[in-house]
Amino acid sequence: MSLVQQFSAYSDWRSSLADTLTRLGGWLAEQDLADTASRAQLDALHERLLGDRLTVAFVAEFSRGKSELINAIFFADCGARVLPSSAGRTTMCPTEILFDPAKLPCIELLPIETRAANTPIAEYRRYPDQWRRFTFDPGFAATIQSALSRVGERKAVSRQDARRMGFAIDPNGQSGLAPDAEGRVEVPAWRHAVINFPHPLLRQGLVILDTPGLNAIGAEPELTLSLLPAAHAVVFVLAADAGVTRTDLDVWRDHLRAAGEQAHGRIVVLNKIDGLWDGLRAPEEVDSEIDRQIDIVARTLAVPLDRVFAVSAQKGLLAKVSGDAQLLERSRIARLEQALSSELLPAKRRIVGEDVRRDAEGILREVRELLDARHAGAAEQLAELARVRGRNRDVIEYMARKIALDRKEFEQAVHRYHAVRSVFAGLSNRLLARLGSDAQRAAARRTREEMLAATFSIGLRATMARYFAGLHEALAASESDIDEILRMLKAMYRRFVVEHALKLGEPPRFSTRRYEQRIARLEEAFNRHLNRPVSILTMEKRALTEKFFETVVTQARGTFAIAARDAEGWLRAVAGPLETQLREHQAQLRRRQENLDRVNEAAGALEARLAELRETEARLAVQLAELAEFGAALNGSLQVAAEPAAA
Ligand SMILES: Nc1nc2c(ncn2[C@@H]2O[C@H](COP(=O)(O)OP(=O)(O)O)[C@@H](O)[C@H]2O)c(=O)[nH]1
Ligand SMILES: [Mg+2]
Repeated sequence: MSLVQQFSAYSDWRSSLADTLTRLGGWLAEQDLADTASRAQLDALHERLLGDRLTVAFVAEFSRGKSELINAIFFADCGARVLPSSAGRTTMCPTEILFDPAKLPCIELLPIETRAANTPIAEYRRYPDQWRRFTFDPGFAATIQSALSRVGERKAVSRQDARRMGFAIDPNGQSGLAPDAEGRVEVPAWRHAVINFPHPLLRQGLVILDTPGLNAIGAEPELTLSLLPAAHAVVFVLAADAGVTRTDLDVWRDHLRAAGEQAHGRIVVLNKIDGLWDGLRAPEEVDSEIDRQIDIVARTLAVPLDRVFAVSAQKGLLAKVSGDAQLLERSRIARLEQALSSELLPAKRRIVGEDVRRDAEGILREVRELLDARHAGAAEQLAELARVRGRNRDVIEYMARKIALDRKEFEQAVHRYHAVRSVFAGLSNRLLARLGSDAQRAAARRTREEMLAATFSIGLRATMARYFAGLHEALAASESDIDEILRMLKAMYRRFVVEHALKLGEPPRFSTRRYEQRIARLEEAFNRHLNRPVSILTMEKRALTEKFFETVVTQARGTFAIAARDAEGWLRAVAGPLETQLREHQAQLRRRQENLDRVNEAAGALEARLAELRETEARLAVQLAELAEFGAALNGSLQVAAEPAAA
């Protein structure tokens, strides 16, 4: 399948999942089985599914052909070169290409001056008036091109202004920008660009991130600390005519090699192989030269051979635009597209699938347990009444007394549960407070104060290290809170299962491991990019503090916010079913007693009650079957997610 087809299949799958969830929500409401918690959970899941995006980032030194490659892979059907691509630096700022149907096709640009304000780009997304907007007509290549060429704009500013915006100045041009004769330096005009482009893949949630050369002096840590790690695939581009240069290696080492969880999602492209088709060498010779270069690249970057794709972006674009199948074959673009889609989509399906599985299965299980309990209850009442048939009053009264005794005992157990419940509430609150925003805000405030008060770089580093230690500690403490909660719940569950025959599965586990991993990754990126003696010595204390907050603290707080949300969901999921079952069991005992009382009072009551119960039992069986259908539909979709993609 081509990238476009794979992607369409993925979004079809996603919307069919979303559909099933909508139908499930409707059914639960209609059957009076939805509580507010499960409704909120379903809505949130639905929203997450539909808002789901997939980001592919292109990273390289400038002029390796990133923009051309994006044109060839994604925009050839526009019939022209959409992103500007030419010798020299044409992309001066990170550029996101996506589609938001709520907006007109346009390019939005955040002025470079905003860097002086020390506010992260993510924050500016909430203030549209801070961006300059230029619309274009997606039907006219010329208007697109002229709007998009703005990503290459630059401007001359004074040294002081440049420094205030965080650019390093160096008269030799070695470690910073070199001022001209008038003492001015040239900086990019824009800090970030977002291109809103109505393209089928972008409509379906694909986001493309084109970057300027990362070693571009003064690149923002936000790019490396938050935009790249969030990408689902990163394409690293080299050029055959340049080979692997020093700066290429630096970019690879600093930004790509260790950036993700694994090598997964990393693709290396060796572009411009058309330079080797000099018309003098035989095709076999060209091919073996390409193989030789792939081999060198793989060895230099220490990646498997099959991670390296030799292509010609330029010829690929030309071939697609002019419909030249032979040239397309020679450009080898299709192989790269294939790799990109099989890299991207199955992994994404798995992640999204796991998310849905976790949340949806919890809801389904809870409803199933409830229906099962009701169903078993109806059957029990039926059997009991059948036994009563033809018996005398004494026997029936004796049975009623026995139920009354059971009821009393159960009430006592519920009482004991309520006592434990307050302990549970205390533990839950402690857990949520550890992960919650108040604690995180306080830790951040403390860290900022200490950083600004630090007199030496040692103090600064120690404070930042303490901040991380605090995060790890909070997560470790949460883990032991969770253990304690689980131990208590398990004992509780077991007791009700053994002593009162309640139908409860084991409470599910919750672990902070994935947040711990995220924080560890963040720390690693921080150590690599910010926590270096050079950054700390050259950056002004206030600027460093702000950078630390914009990048590290913002991300850490984001992670904790997700952890708190997940923990809250888990607490609801473990406490909910038990409470529901307790209520059900109480109602069941009451109904049984009422049955017997009624039978004793009136002669015809027994048969009427039996008929009623049979009806109830049948209705519950239908509900259970319908619920099982939802489970099967979800499972079917999720199964597809777990399988490797068909080639
Ligand atoms: N010969 C050749 N030139 C290419 C190819 N891809 C890009 N280029 C040229 O390389 C230069 C830089 O390309 P561009 O896409 O702007 O690179 P970027 O800075 O990495 O985005 C431009 O002059 C392109 O025309 C290719 O496959 N073959
Ligand atoms: Mg470019």
